Amino acid sequence: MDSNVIEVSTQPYDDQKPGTSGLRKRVAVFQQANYVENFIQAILEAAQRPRFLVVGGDGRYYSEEAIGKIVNVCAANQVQKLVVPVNGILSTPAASALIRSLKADGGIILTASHNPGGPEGDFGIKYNTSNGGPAPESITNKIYQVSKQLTSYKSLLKRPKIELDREGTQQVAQCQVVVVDPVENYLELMREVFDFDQLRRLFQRDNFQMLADPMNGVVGPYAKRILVDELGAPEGSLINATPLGDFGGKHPDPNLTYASELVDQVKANTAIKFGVAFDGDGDRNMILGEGAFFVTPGDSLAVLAANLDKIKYFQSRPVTGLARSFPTSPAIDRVAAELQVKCYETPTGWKFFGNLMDSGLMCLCGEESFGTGSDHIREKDGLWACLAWLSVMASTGKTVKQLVEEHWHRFGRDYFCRYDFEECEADKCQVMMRELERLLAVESPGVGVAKVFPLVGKLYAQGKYEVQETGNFEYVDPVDKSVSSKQGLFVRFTNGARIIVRLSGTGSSGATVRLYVSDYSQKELFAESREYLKDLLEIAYSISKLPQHTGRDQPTVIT
Ligand code: G16
Repeated sequence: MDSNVIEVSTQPYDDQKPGTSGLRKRVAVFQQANYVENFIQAILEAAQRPRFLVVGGDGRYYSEEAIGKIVNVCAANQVQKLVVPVNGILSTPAASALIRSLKADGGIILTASHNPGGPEGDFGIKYNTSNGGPAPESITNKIYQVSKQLTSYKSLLKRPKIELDREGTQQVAQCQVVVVDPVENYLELMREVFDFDQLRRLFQRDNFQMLADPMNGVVGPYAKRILVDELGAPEGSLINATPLGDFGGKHPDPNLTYASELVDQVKANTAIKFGVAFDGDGDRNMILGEGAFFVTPGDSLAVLAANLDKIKYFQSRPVTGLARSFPTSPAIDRVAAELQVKCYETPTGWKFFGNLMDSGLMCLCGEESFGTGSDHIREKDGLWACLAWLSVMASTGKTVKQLVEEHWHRFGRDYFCRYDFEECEADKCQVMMRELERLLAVESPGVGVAKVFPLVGKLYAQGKYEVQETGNFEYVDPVDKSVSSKQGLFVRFTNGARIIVRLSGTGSSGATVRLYVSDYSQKELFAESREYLKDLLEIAYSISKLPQHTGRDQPTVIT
């Protein structure tokens, strides 16, 4: 072994199981002795010793310290090249783009996404593979297995000091650490995907103003370079555009609750025709029209799918297929039917889209959790969604509200609502899920006993809803045939309405229950969403016994 490299004895931690998108915990957990080093050692072993990695993240508190530790462990493990953005700040979509364009073996992304930051907040680490996308379950499971058995990790004898504040190359033992501009590569990609001249003309129109809110997350510098410097949006088009380690105390989650500053400003100023918020690491987006007209993520995805011909990137390639995660409203399915392409239904987690894109089966996808993206990269992409909407508006001359309402007239409307019950007691939620699983998804109660689904055929809300099917969603990846089971308990009704209950895989403490309901109407297009879904929400409460189990009868966040 290299005389610069030592083995440091360590105790394994038993809680390093990556969730929906990486390992997310309170900062204090990551600050424990050897916690970061152990996890990085586990990643490198599980990922079969990559040689060239991109490392960066949303700039949240503890990032620089973690990058120092990562450089040390990577250099000691014979990683030969690390590309790190200035100050370690790199949006998740830009990381995906960089991994792909540099042909790196993968990337280590430091983010807890939309979770709050700061010393009392969350931190996170995730591994992306050479396609630029989050590691599939086969790798994340392996990372967890390795982490539980670690007795040592590799370290340089003398821990390195890295200068991250300017571009340049530094040598750390056998490893070259290259500090790069975080925006340039992503900007180049956006130039290829969108017609920047068309977008510039949009910003020159007298009657067009937009407001973007990066919520003090990583998108600020990207929005400034692309929207302001390149496309000519006035500086005042951005709020909260400086990345801060604690997001200025904000919860950087772009929804109606946490992005209320944007909502209030767009509502108050009718000159603003388009509003958009991004999350901490820049992969999520929330779209608002004039008067803060809210576009649900499912509708946003469907409207974009129906207008792909307005986006330069898609003008030279066929629409191969579409996809959405299971809980996402089926609005996009109706567009797929019209385009005569398949719409794949995957479990929650962007990692499930990777195989479909890599094998050319699908090119546009999204999730109810404010994620939208295309196969230009392998992560969801907040700024891409913003530019995609601007392109559709520029090309059609229509407002957000017109585009959405015309879409409803054409395809019918998918009403959708998600209730989040955050930081519930984990034990109680496990009991609730077990009982619900017994009710909805036990296929074989005993040897020789017929399958029983007790709710099938039951009528609710004076016969308005009849249960057609219940179960726990299982996905067989069409490419590698891997099976992901227990991805969400569901009740499907004969009219297509659905109730889904699952536990979030991105929380850092306690358990977050997500309850999703959706229903469809071809005739009633302008009802208030929660009013339209009132009966379904009541049915969901009564079937799941959620209030009794969790002690909560009001959600923390409603989408
Ligand atoms: C991650 C995943 C998404 C997922 C979301 C919510 O997003 O990449 O695919 O939809 O979490 O997951 P859950 O419902 O399990 O909390 P992000 O933006 O947090 O990285």
